Amino acid sequence: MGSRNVLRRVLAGAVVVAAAMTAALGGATAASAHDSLVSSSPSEGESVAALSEVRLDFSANLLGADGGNLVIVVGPDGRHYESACAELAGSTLTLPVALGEPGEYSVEWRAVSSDGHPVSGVIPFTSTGASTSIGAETSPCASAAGVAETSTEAQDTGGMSGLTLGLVLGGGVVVLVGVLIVVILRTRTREG
Ligand SMILES: [Cu+2]
Repeated sequence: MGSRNVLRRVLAGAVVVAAAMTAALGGATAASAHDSLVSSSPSEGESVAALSEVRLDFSANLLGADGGNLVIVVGPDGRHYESACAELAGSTLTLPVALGEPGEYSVEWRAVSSDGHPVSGVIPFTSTGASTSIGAETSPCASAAGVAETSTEAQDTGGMSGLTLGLVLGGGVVVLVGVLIVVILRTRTREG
């Protein structure tokens, strides 16, 4: 019984320490957190009958007025339906659009958070309205050209858009580095 009580006290102590550390880390994370998307029009999964502008509202004023913030709209045919570059005003990015045939579209965005960190996301939505544009193979926005080219190339390989492909490649690199570290550590352990 005595040793069990000691064990319980140790466990209770560990739980308290873990809780305190979590609270401290959580607080630090909240204090240094980068900006997040608060709301968007269209919102994720929304069906729109007509759309002339995409609007993204962030939790704080973004940085990178010149080309750092990119927003594109990719249609069911993989073409671009943004008609200009995104415009930044404080914490809001707006993008003029003219959609094509009804179907599944996605807003893909990349923004420079007020803490300097890049943030990005994809917002899928559905258009039910009549076509107002045939779209473009590349983005009419020059600063989004890189994203546009990657997007077009990705269509051939698996239909992934540029930002998605970037995220997947980034994740792949992280996994590879992790595997390498494990292999190196195992090799060292065997040698030792
Ligand atoms: Cu950040």
